[in-house]
Amino acid sequence: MAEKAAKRECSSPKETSTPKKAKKLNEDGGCFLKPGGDVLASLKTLEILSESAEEKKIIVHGQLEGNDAVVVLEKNPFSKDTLEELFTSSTLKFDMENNIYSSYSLQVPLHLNEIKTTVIYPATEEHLKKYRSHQSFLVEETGDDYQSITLPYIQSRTFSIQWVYNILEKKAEAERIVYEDPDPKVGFTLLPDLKWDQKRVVNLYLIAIVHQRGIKSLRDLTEEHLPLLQNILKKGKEAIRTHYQLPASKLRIYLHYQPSYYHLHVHFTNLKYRAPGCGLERAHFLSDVIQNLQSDGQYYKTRTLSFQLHEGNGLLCKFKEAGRLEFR
Ligand code: M7G
Repeated sequence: MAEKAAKRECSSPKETSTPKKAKKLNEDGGCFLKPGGDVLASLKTLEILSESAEEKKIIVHGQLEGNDAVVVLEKNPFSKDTLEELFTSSTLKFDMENNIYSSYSLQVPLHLNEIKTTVIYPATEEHLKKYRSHQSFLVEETGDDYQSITLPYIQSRTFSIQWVYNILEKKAEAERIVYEDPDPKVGFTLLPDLKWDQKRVVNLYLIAIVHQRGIKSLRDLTEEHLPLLQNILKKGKEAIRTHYQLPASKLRIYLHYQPSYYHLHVHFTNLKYRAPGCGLERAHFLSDVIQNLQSDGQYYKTRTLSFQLHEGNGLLCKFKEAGRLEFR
């Protein structure tokens, strides 16, 4: 049953609702919603496109006069400048106390509690797609799952890694290379990641791409790759210290599993920067990988590895079809 449902889901992903024919904008191309007032009072909420308790933000798909709208609500950050007014003109509503600890709701003047609101109206299908967050699932991939599900999937994909070869062969980004060890066995090229504009070291993001071809991911690593991994760790740290005056203790050095590109590479990011994909559900410290392989040379062949995949991802579909994912 679950497998049939998975097939249905994977072959026909849920479509977004088709918006009604949107009314014309004002002649100047601007929005015809009146500024101010209670226009959102008539918003019919259809769907929460995404929400984040951490960012204190919610994005709503609604309808106004039969047309689709996207409304982004975001609590404003605190400002040092209004703290004094906040303390002097608010009321504490008691919640609980225990010993030296107590908690309250602070009832503040309206103008200090405004919500940043962005309205897209009329919103198109593209807007809805852009703002809709996809459900994610944690996959627990055993060594056998890798062989029977993941590996065939990776091999059937046509996700090109030509950009990697272009870097290694200096056909692209040659001027951006920060460090290179040309050794064919343990060598690698270290350069700024596409995601880093190189303007500020605070969000430093480099990648080390190995010269050896055919190492797809963490799963392919065995004890024979220890010299390669140790070389990347040591020389990568040294190069970053030399170029950016950032010591190893300020770096997060890790591999992704699953990666997007199946040619082994290592991510070097500034510890201060919460780089996308640096969380537990995807990142593996290079130093841990080295230690795991030192304890057991076949560690990554046999271990169950967990990772997060989003709705619509092809590999997720394969796990669903194989009945290896509880998703309902
Ligand atoms: P990944 O772990 O395979 O997947 O990392 P992710 O992209 O989902 O994180 C590949 C890394 O290579 C990412 O950090 C990308 O930003 C980076 N990257 C991708 N491309 C296509 C390029 C490129 O053309 N040049 C450089 N310098 N970095 C790239």
